[in-house]
Amino acid sequence: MRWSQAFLPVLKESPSDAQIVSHKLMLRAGLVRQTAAGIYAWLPLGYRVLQKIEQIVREEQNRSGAQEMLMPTLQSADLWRESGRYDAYGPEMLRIRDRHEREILYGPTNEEMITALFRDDVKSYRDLPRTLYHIQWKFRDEVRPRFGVMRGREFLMKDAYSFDLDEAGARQSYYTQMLAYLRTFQQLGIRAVPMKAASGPIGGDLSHEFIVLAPTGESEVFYDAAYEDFDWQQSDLAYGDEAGLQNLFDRVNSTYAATDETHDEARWATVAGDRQRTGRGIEVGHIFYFGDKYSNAMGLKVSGRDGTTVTPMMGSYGVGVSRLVGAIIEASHDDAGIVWPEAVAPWRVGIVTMRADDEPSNAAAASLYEKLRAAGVEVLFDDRDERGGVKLGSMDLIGLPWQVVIGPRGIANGTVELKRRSTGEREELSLESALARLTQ
Ligand code: 5CA
Repeated sequence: MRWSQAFLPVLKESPSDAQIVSHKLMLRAGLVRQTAAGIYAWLPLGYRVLQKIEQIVREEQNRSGAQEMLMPTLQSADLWRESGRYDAYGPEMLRIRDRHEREILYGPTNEEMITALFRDDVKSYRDLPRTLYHIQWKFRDEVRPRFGVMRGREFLMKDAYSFDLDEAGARQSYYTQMLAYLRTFQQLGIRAVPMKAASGPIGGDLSHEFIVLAPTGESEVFYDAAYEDFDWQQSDLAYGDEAGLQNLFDRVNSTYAATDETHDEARWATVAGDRQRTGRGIEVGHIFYFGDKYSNAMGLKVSGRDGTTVTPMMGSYGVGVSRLVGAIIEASHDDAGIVWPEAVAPWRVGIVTMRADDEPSNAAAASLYEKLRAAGVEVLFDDRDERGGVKLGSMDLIGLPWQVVIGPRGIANGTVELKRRSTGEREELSLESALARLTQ
């Protein structure tokens, strides 16, 4: 993309209405614009990041054996009356009437709808277990939407739902999602620690939150430093390996991590002092096992292996996809702006010309831009007619992992500067070497 042709509005000043750094940076760097309280438009830069996150979440869900589908945002009130949640959910639910005075709602979550869909088409134990998911917008009329996309009213969620014949199977489905989450967050370039949680309005008695550490987080967290060293990608952990998944769960269960809601001083005291980590955190995922809460209330039954009737055991698993954009920025930024982890960066490389009127610089930049594109590297070329310093500032602000800075003096000697955003390391090298490095 050439910046001169893009819709990338960056602001010089920090917006005064934003309280936390990620919200400020998302507005300054032009990722989002608020269109109503807690409701945001995603501008091209922000949308690219949102889609990257979505895709990483999707691919790991698929690897774990979950199947993607898409349910609508609008749901009928009658569906929610079946589970009893239409009245129980309270003012967070956006209730609407259509032209025929029928009551509908903008879905805050989808347990009822997926249970009804499953009930209509699944009749036999042979069709279980199944885990289905979708990535869809939700609406929760939060009393105090704040911190930008972190606590929005409209937000994008990946929500998965598992159906099993018995509790043992359902626990395996739960462990499978737990592994998928640990892997997903690691791939996104952030550390998210699983913590025992209360299950709230979703219900059930087994629940974990996945918390990204950031000083502005809403909850206080306590965890064992062992979480800093776990590598969840290792190949001896495999989907479908029952004993391995049980081990994973046991390891998570026996390695202390809790939010202030579930913190247990007696257990905390058993963690060696030099391994105790405390801080604040942002919830980016939440998984729940709630057994037959919805299947029972909504009459979902299948025929069992021996002619009996079985009520499937269920769990649900949410990732805050849009919240993750803010959470990643909270965890990865500096005074100059965002520092995107490679996996979610809107573009991998930014090219900056220091003097827009210097022909040799422009020619070198244009040629590098075309060659990187031809090699499949995502690249943003800042060819705007702006001062070099302004362009460098914008490039730092939007946080692309690599910058190539091209100026008249360097080009006269046949060199450009390659800068790594995360460390600030700079290197002078030939155009060819820069190209080779960035296409490795
Ligand atoms: N049905 C279950 C799991 S699918 C569910 O709704 N869980 S949840 O309420 O915990 O939401 C899942 C995730 O969505 C949360 O972990 C959080 O990351 C994200 N989320 C929840 N509320 C908001 C909000 N108001 N703004 C942005 N993200 C949110």
